[in-house]
Amino acid sequence: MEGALTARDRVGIQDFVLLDETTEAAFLSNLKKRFSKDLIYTYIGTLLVSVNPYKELDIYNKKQMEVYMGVNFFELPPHIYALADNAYQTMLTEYNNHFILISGESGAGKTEASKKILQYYAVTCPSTTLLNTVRDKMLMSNPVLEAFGNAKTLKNDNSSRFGKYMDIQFDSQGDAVGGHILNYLLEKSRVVHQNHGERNFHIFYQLVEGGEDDLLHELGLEKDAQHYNYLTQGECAIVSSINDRNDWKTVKNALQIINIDEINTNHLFGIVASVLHLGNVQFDSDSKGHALLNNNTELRWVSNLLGVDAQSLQEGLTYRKIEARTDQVLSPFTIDHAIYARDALAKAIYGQTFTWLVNRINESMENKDPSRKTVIGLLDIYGFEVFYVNSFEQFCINYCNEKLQQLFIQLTLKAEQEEYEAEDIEWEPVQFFNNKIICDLVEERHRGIISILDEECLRPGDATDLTFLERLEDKMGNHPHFLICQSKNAIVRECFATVDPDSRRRPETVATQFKSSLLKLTEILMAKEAWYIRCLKSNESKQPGQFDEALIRHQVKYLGLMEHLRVRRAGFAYRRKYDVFLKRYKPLCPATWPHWRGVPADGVEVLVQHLGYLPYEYKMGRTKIFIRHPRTLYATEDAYEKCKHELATRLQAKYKGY
Ligand code: AOV
Ligand code: MG
Repeated sequence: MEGALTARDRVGIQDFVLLDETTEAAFLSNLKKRFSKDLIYTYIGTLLVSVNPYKELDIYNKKQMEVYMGVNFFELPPHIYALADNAYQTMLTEYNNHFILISGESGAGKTEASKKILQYYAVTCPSTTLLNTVRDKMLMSNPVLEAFGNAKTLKNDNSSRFGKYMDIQFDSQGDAVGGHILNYLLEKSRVVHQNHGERNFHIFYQLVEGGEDDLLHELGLEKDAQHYNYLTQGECAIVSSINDRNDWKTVKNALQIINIDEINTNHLFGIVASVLHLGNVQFDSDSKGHALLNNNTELRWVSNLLGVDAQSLQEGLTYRKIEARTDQVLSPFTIDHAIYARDALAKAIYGQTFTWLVNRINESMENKDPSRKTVIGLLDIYGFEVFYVNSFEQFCINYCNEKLQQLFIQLTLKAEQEEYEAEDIEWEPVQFFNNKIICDLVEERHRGIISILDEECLRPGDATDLTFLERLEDKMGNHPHFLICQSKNAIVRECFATVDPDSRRRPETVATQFKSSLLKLTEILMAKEAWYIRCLKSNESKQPGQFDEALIRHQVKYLGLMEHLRVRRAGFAYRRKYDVFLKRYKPLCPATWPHWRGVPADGVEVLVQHLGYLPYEYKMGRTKIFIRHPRTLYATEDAYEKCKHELATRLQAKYKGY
C-alpha cells in the first residue's frame, strides 16, 4: 500500500476517475504533477487528456508502439498508442466502425496527435508490399495537405486552416487497406490577407525559398518572399521553427508518392506561382476613377501559367459584365473593385486547387478491394481561436468547435445511459451545461446567425463588406469573362469544368454550405463508436515545460472535463467484464485461486464478498461488474499489488538456493 501511494505521489494518478476528490484543484494538481515528469497523457476512463509538452519526448517510436500492441488499456501508462490500439482491437473483435475525435484549442496538439495515430497504424498493422504502398500514401498525404492547408498563425506555427476527417479503412484481418479524406472550409482569405505576425499557406514560402532555380525561372518567380504582396503582410516570412527549404523537398517527394505525375506537379506549382503574380498585379485609376492595369508583366505571367487569354483576364479584373436583355455591357471597376476582383480570383483558384489535391489524394489511397471493411475515422479540425480582431473565419471555426462539443456531450451522455440500460443498472443523470443553445443561436432556421447572414446577402442594395466580398468571390470564381474552363492548365480546367457560366441559380452562401457539411459530418460520426482525445495547450508562448495553470484551468472548464469526470463517477466509476475482472483479481481469494470452475459472474460475486465489498459499492450487470467508487477498486488494486509482491518474494525465497 505504501509503495503504491508513493508512486501516486510521485507521478500522480494515471486515471482521473481514481482521484480521491473531483475538485478542479485536485484535477489540476494531478495534471501538473504528471506534466512536470513529462507524463503528458492522463485518462478519464477511456478518454485521453493530452497536454502539449512543446518538446520532443522519447515516447513515440517503434519500440513503444510494440509495448502497447494488444495490451489491455489500463495495464500500461496512458499513451495515445493505447487509445489507438484499443479502438483498433475493439474494431477487430466487434466488427464495427469507430472514430477518434481530437479536440482542443489552436496549438493544443490535435494535428500532432492525429499524425501519431496514423503512424501507429502504419507501423503496427499487418503488412504486405501492396499495403505498404497504401500506407505510404496515407502518411504522405500529411505533408502535402499541411503545405497547402496549414500556416503560421499567432497561436500556432503550423496551424491547420482547414478541417480534416480521414477514414482509415481496414479489412477483416485488420490490414489498413485504404483511406479517404473529407475536408472542411479552407480559410481562403489567408491567400490574400494575413494579420501581423502570421503567414500565408506554407507552400508559397516553400516554393520561393526551396524551389530549384530552373523551376523558379520557368514560373517567373524571384527567390525572395519579400517580393510578393501576398507573402509579406504579416511581416514574418521567415520563421525560426520552420525550415521551408527542407519542407519543400519533403512535399515534392510526397507528391510523387501520392501519384501526382510530373505534368500535374508542374501545373500545380504553376497555379501557386500564378497566385503570387496575381497578388502583384496593381491598378491605377484613370481620370474618371476607373481601374487600369499599371503594368502588364505580372498579368502576362498569370495568363501564361493559368493558360488563359490575357485580354479576357484583364477585362475580368477591370470590368463587370452587365447582362442587358439582348446585350452584354461592360461596366468599368473602380480600383477598390478591381482589387476585390483580383483577390477573389486568387482565392477561388487556390481554393479549387486545394479541393483538387484532396481528390487526387483520395484517388491514390482508394481501397481497390471491395470486400468487407471497417473504418477508424480521425477528426482533426482547426481549434477554437479568439484573436484581437475576429472575422468570418473565426466564426466558422468556433461554430465547428461548438458543434463537436455538442456531439461529445450527446454521445458521452448517451453512451453512459445506454450502457446502464443494457446492463440493467439504475442511475441518476448528472446535470451538464448543454451548449445546444449556442449551436441553435448559430444554425436555427430563420432566427439563427447563419439565416440572418443569408438574408443579408439576399437583400438588394445595401450590401455589407462581407456580403459584398462573398458575392464577388462566388461570382468571380465563375466569371464567364475568363472563359477559364478552356484553360491550358489541366488542373485549372478540371477545377472549373463543372461551373456553368450561364447558371442563374444563386449559389449557397459559404456559411450555409459549411453548416450543411457539419451536419453531414455529425451524421457520419454518430454512426460510429467514439473515442476522445482532449488536447490542452500548456502555455501561450510555445515554451517547453511551462504549465500555465490559469490557461489550463480555462480549457478544462470549457472542454467540460470536470463534468465528464463527474458523469464517469456519478454512476459507476469503473466497469469490467466479469472474466477480465476475475482473471486479474482471482489471486486475492482462496475460492477463486488458482482457478474458478463456475461461470465468471459467480466467481466475481464470491471474490468481492471475500474482499468485503458493501452492497452499495458495486452492482452486478448482465456482463460486467460496476464499481461505484474508484476507492473500492483502488483498494482492490493495492491488495493485488501487495499479493503479487508477496508471491514474488515467496518464489524468490523458494528458488534462492538454486
Ligand atoms: P493543433 O493542431 O491543435 O492546432 P498542433 O498539433 O499543430 O496543434 O501542435 C502545435 C505544436 O505543438 C506542434 O507544431 C509541436 O511543436 C507542438 N506539439 C504538439 N503536440 C506535441 C507532442 N505530442 N510532442 C511534442 N510537441 C508537440 V490548430 O491546427 O492551430 O488548432 O488550428
Ligand atoms: Mg492542427
